[in-house]
Amino acid sequence: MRLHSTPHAKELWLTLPVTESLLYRLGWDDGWEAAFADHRAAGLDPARVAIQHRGAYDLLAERGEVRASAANRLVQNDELPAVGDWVGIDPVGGRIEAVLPRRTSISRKEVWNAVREQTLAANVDVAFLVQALPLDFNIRRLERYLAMAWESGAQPVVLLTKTDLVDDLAPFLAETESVTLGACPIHAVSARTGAGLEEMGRWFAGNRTAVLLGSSGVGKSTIVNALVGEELLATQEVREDDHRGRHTTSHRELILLPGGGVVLDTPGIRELQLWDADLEQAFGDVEELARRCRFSDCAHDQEPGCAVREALEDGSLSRERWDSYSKLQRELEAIEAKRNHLLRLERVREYKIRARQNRPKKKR
Ligand SMILES: Nc1nc2c(ncn2[C@@H]2O[C@H](COP(=O)(O)OP(=O)(O)OP(=O)(O)O)[C@@H](O)[C@H]2O)c(=O)[nH]1
Ligand SMILES: [Mg+2]
Ligand SMILES: [Zn+2]
Repeated sequence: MRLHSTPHAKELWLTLPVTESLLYRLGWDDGWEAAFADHRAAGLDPARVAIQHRGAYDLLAERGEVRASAANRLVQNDELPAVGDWVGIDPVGGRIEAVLPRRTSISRKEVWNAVREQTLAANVDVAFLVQALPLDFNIRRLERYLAMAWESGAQPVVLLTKTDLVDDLAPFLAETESVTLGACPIHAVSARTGAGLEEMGRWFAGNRTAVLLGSSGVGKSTIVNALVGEELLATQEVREDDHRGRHTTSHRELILLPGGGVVLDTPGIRELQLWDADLEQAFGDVEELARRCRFSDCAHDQEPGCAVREALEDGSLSRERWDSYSKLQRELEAIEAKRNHLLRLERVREYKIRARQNRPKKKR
């Protein structure tokens, strides 16, 4: 039976229109189709990167899951795809030949490298910034995540988990609102009681893609399992004493939800190092204050008419929020400076190479 039906099913797949529904459920739309037109003409098939392995990728395509490696040209040009990317695969060679330009990109600085960007997730519509109540809740960390998420182009949503572990949610919500500034929804859930889980579904309407970002043990994989409706991913108890997780999830993985839409589970982030951030959006209140200082280049130190200092003195701006803002700003400046420094070094190197090539050859 199977021997007979399998090749037949395959033939059937190949004759179906190229825009079959699986692709759409993964987030494909007319805009992607238009961006893919040239690749389509060149005979490539679209697919989405689900998992990145060393040297290979698991892709979700019209015909299901495929394993493929990237063409050498992509490796050489440093154009390797990330999880969430839409790529073009050569159905004959089986290699990834093209990566479509990203609509959004969630990036951080690579932990080990001073000047490399690491794309955590590509083409994400919604970024859930996950914190577990009560012990993982940290407003300063949330500010950092918000600054990163606003820069990415995805819509940030604060996701407070393990609400079953607190008696009163209100103070947590109030504190969260003090940094989301009404610009970003807050969602509270408990995977244990199921509270709030159903409402999460609306973020995936229209086959949207969402990523879960947060520390280890906050319950990211547990939530994905609840959304999928089965124990797809491994989860693990947090430590008794401090509720920290054990880094159970080891790789980023894109998962298709039964009702359409895609969720991306990620390993717990130890330390989020900014690559770029939108402080204007994440710290709109602070930037607004700074614009009211008498001098446009005010260092907010001893200058007369400093609106920031006044706000700190009368308590309308908290010292912690100001410190957090200043720290993130310094961090961004430092990485920018490093990037520029390396760019200069690179130019000097190119100049030397060219100068050497132009030097008249010595006769021997
Ligand atoms: N009380 C309570 N426990 C939860 C809830 N959600 C998850 N947990 C528990 O928290 C522990 C960690 O959950 P995981 O889903 O593995 O956490 P994770 O964020 O995926 O962790 P990493 O993969 O290490 O990043 C598990 O023991 C879960 O059962 C919740 O809403 N309430
Ligand atoms: Mg996990
Ligand atoms: Zn000032």
